[in-house]
Amino acid sequence: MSLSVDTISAAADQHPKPAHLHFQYGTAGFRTLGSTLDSVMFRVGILAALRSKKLDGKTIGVMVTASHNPEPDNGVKLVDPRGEMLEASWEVHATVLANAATTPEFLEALEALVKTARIDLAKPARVVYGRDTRPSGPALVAALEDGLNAIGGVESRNAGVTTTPILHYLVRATNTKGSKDSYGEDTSEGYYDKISTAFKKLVSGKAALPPLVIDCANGVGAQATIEFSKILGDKLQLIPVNDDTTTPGALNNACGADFVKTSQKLPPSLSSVLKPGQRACSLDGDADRLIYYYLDERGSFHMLDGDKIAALVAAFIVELVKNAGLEEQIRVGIVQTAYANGGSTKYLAERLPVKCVSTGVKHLHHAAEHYDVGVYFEANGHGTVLFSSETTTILSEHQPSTPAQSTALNHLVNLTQLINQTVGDALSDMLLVEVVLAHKSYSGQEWDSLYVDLPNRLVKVVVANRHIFKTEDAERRLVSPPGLQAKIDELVRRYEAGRSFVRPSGTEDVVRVYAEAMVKAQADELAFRVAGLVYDETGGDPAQRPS
Ligand code: G16
Repeated sequence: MSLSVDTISAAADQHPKPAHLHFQYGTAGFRTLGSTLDSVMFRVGILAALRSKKLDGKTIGVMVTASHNPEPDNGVKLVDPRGEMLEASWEVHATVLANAATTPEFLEALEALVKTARIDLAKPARVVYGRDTRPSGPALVAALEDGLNAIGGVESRNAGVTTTPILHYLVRATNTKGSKDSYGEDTSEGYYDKISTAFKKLVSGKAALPPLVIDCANGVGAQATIEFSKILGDKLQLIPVNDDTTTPGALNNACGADFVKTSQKLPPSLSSVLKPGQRACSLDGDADRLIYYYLDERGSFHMLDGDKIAALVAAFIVELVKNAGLEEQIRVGIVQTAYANGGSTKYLAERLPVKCVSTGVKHLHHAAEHYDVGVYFEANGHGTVLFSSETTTILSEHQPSTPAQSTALNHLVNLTQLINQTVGDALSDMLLVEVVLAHKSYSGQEWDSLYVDLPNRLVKVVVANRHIFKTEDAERRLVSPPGLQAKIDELVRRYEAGRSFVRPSGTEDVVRVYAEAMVKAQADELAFRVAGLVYDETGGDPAQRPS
């Protein structure tokens, strides 16, 4: 069987690649201005079908989202059969296909891919796709569908407007349906039901926590929050704010997890809602990130980011494993990135194995798979917990010898159902945090006091070409441009508890600079001085220099 070249060619002509644009499958797929992505979407439709054929007709996911990015951006990423990110070698194929300049070149690239990846075109292809609430979404989904139709014979399913983690769940649930590894019913109802049932079991008998304010970033997380709110009822009262998904420009604007993490401030829209002592959380635009915070009695803002979530959750799981009598058999480990606060790394490394990997969920996810229970969170609030299949078997076969062991074991089993193990999931993570707070009777303040964050600052630098920045050692050091790392080292030495690193973003056209130090003013100063070095290196306009 061969590709239906004429059909693909005619359809591809309707989705020409914009000249002079280069697309890159980055940290979270293709991500750039939505208005430039039509050809990419069409080509991704064809690529998704080929990926499915390569994997013997397993269902592949396609998510159309730009997550935390501004509303005019959009993006697309592929989801592999177990709900994980696309295999790295196929990221390269995606980039090659997206950049073929003309229809004949695109066809040539397609044929080369079929040959080199040894794809049997006679195999079936199954694809499930969804999108977030961005206005550019419907047209981009239509282009994706054109790609699916052009290759022909694809069994496709439109999951509609959905959160990224639900799409990942659907992929895994579809592929495991009817098997011993069944992940749940392959519908969004199945997702809500699985998670909320586990939540109710886990908080049974515990005093209900005070209501939780949820900043939905004016994105699709509002939809999921409302669903959970209906199902959970008085088990957990949820108060959604920033749930406006129709006003143009509202998405992620002065709200959402990225705003809170980057500015280390309360979204202005919450200032009249949140009372001293009350806890709240922010989702991002596609509900795969979560940041908590609270106001103390004096009304001061305190952030509980991905690092704090990791510490809270890991300590809880370690305690349950011990109480279940399984500490010799189940090893809990942590995965972080260079953005993890030095305070968190110190606290965790004194208790558990900790590994540092490059930014991007795929890196954290793979590293976490090496532990029996792998807890991974990026400081930006993106993360989850993975239970290995051996651990799941141990949990199902272990015979507890006391009622206390039995209770702890049940809690662990329910956690495996509560947690969306395919990818970071803000809503599932939020319910996980709420379970731990309910079990420990912690307020935000008590949770916060597990360890003290070092003051830190994140700065974005707009440069002419971010691709000249290359890193090593899990992005903690620059190898290019040559000589720049030595200048950063020299600066860092001057600050007590100073640490700083520079890396090109994979989702925005910027270079990111992170710095921390013993005192806030010093962390800010260090970040801006390093940002200045970065700017000078690329020969930018002195008027635009970060200061
Ligand atoms: C995506 C990735 C995250 C990453 C973030 C920022 O998040 O899934 O792993 O931390 O981008 O990446 P970068 O610093 O390379 O721009 P999201 O929530 O935008 O999908």
